Amino acid sequence: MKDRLPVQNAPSLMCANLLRLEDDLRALEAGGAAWWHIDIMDGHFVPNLTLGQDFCRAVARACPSVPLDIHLMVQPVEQHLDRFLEFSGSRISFHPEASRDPGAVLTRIRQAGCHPGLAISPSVSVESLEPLLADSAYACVMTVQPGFAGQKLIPACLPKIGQVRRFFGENGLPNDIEVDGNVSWENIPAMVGEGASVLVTGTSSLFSKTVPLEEGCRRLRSLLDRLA
Ligand code: S6P
Ligand code: MG
Repeated sequence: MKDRLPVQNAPSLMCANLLRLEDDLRALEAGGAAWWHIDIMDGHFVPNLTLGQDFCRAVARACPSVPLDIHLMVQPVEQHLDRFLEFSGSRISFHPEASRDPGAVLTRIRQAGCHPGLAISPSVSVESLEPLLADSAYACVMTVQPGFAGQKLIPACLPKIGQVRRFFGENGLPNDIEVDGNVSWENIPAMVGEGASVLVTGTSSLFSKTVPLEEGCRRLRSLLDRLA
C-alpha cells in the first residue's frame, strides 16, 4: 500500500445536529476533519431537498480552517452552479449526467479558484467519464444512490474506486478519490484498499446516535493508522 495518499475525513454535515451545528463543527475540527462535505439536493435530480448556499456561508464563516467539499446533486448543474463559486478554495463536485456541458462546468469551477470534481453515480460507468476525469481535480465515487443518508452499500460500486485509482495512476494524476455512501467501520477497509483517499463520513460511522463525535473521530484515526 505504498504511494497512497493519506486518507482524510470529510464529515457529511447533513448528518450533523443542525440545532447544535457549531458544537459539532468544533468537535469534528478538533478530531481532524479535512473537509466539510455539504450535500446540495434540489428535489429534482434527487427526490430530496437539503442544504444550500446560506448553509455553506454559515459553515465557512464559523469554521474557515476546514475547506468546503460541496457535492451538487442538482439538474441542470448550470442553473445553480454560480451560487457556489464564491467559495474559493473549495471543492465542488457535480454529476455530469445532470449537466448540458460537463467540460465547461469543470472549467468554470476551476476559473473561480475552486477544485472541480466528478461525482460518479452507481449507474454511471467509469469508462464513460474518462475524458472528463482527466480534466478533474478529484472524483467522488458514490456507493449508494444519491439523495439520502442512511442507505446500504451497493457492493458493485466498490471496484469503481479501484478503476478510478488506476485511471488517475496511469495518467500521472495524484488526485483524491472520495467515497460517499455507507462509509461504515466495516466498509472502510475495503474502500481504502481500493484506493479511496477521502471518506465521506455520515450516519454509518461518526454520526451515530450512541457514540460522541470526539470518540468517533478517535476511532476513525486509529482505524486509518492500522490500515496505513
Ligand atoms: C447521499 C449524500 C451523502 C450522504 C452520506 C451519508 O446522497 O451524497 O453525502 O450524506 O452518504 O452517510 P451515510 O453514512 O448515512 O451513508
Ligand atoms: Mg454527498
